[in-house]
Amino acid sequence: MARVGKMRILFATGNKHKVSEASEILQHLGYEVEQLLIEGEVPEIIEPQAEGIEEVAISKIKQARELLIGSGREDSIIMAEDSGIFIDSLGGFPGPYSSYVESTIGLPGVLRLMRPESMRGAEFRATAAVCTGKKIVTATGVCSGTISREISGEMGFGYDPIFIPNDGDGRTCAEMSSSEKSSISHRGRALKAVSELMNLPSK
Ligand code: ITT
Repeated sequence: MARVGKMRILFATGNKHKVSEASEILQHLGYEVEQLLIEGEVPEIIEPQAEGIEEVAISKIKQARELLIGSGREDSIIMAEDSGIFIDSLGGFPGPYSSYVESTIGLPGVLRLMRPESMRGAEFRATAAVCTGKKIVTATGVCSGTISREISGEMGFGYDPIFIPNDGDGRTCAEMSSSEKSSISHRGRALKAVSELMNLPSK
């Protein structure tokens, strides 16, 4: 059935870079993305520690759903996402702790943790969770690559300046335009997959 106009998705995140990447990816699929604000503020959403990214994404979406109760926006489509970088030679670290590690030791600290001779394989993962009414659907996207030896590039955010995707041409994600990055990124893949699940008739 043809859809008239774009469907709005409220994205529960405090990360504006995620909002702009998700907007760009999902607008091509017929959705308009808006950051979820409560009384004009980014609501506090607690991330359970020591969980996988799928569990964290589901916890975030459940908290966002609770926040909308009584707001008159209970029928909105809401989305949350958890993501991180998993470095092979560090046993998958920082993984679910990526945000904490970025804000403490930062990218120079991560490069120092890696021995020069070690294998540099890594992957970005993102799990997107979408809630339409009572139903929650999730999808995970993976982007495999390597950790660069130096910080390089000004675009993107987070770990982009040290991540070289295998599906690219040797540049870090921070040296790519946002559309180049999204065409191969964990987020691009997770959001495309979750939008397909949203379009399936409900069971
Ligand atoms: P919300 O939880 O509010 O959505 P956040 O930035 O705290 O925002 P996460 O908890 O999912 O997000 O942490 C993701 C971490 O992984 C964070 O350090 C990001 O910088 C990093 N990350 C995720 N996707 C990334 C990407 O596309 N490029 C670079 N770094 C990324």
